[in-house]
Amino acid sequence: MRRILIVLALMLGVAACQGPTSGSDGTSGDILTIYGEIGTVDRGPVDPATEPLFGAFGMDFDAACLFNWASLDDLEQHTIETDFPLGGPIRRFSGPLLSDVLDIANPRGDRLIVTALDGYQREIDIDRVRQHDVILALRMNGQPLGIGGFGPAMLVWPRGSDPALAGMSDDDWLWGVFAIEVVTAAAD
Ligand SMILES: Nc1nc2c(c(=O)[nH]1)N[C@H]1C(S)=C(S)[C@@H](COP(=O)(O)O)O[C@H]1N2
Ligand SMILES: [Mo]
Repeated sequence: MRRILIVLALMLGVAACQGPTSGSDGTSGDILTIYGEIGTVDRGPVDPATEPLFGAFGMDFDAACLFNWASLDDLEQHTIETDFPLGGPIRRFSGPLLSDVLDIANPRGDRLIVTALDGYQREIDIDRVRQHDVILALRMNGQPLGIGGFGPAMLVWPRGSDPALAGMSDDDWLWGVFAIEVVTAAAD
């Protein structure tokens, strides 16, 4: 049933994960895939023949919500000036709120599994994302984040200005973010 709904949504074109201005003009590549328990999708299943990185990390989905760089840059941008790594130099990161990005995908679960290009993975509760203004940074000191550096996108937390985050470790500061799965946390 779920599969049929996904196919219908894709056929009718009702699902749109990227804004009308930057969706499919062919000038900005997709950099982020949100999949799992989400209500809005705009692409179909993983193609093992042409999508090797998903395969390498064992990611499999029937449908997902895609974001290209421009569509993320079109969202309201927020700036966080903070040390990274912890205790290191202050850098100025900017990008959309992760919660604004998630809202487009319509999450149904309560936890994220965030995966980076190097295979580093963290589970993060959606409540925590909404309680703190964590951004999906696209720029550092005004320059777009590149692959090989912290790009294509990086989770940056306002640990300098949000007392509840003061001194938090770097564990949940993933650089190289390219995929986010929405899941329901298993009951303890
Ligand atoms: N993609 C990715 N992001 C990551 C990590 C990582 O290994 N991979 N390590 C985290 C941790 S524990 C720290 S201390 C900082 C710096 O880690 P690094 O020196 O391995 O880059 O990045 C955080 N973000
Ligand atoms: Mo670390």
